Amino acid sequence: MLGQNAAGKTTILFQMKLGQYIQNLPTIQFNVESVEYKNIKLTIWDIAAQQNLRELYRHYSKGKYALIYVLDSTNPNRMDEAKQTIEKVIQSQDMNGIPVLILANKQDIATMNVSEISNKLQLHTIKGIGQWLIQGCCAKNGEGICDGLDWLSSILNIQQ
Ligand SMILES: Nc1nc2c(ncn2[C@@H]2O[C@H](COP(=O)(O)OP(=O)(O)OP(=O)(O)O)[C@@H](O)[C@H]2O)c(=O)[nH]1
Ligand SMILES: [Mg+2]
Repeated sequence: MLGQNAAGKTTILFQMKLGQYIQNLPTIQFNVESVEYKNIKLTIWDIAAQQNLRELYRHYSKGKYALIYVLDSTNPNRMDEAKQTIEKVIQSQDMNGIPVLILANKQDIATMNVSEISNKLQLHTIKGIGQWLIQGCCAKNGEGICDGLDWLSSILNIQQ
């Protein structure tokens, strides 16, 4: 799980794990939690923006991957940067074709809805991108997070 600082990654992780809102401090390196959702077990790495991804892949080479990218839906100025990060990850050696779940967080105070975000990101133009979904959510009250996990678990289940 990646995303810009203060987009809400750790708050989302706690919602996934505990089903409740937990106020937390900025993450220094990463948090890792295992989350059981319906019939799958996810190990979710909540990675601070500056963290070197290569280091983490090395420790975690088994299993299937997906990218969860958390966007702050109040900040239209950071959409280009978001797209560039997604592109960079997808086009890195091991990540080609992985499913991408974009969580458009902070929908309670958003200035962009999902279709505006979709228009800005133009995800289909990213070479090598696998299946993707942009899901609106609010980590404060948990809305939308289960919908994102439903999509992710169905995609990961049908992958070989
Ligand atoms: N209104 C609102 N605030 C949110 C939401 N999600 C997170 N926040 C707040 O946004 C701030 C940042 O959330 P974090 O979960 O720490 O963000 P992060 O992406 O983990 O940030 P870093 O660890 O610095 O990368 C916190 O004060 C959260 O309470 C949301 O959906 N709505
Ligand atoms: Mg954090």
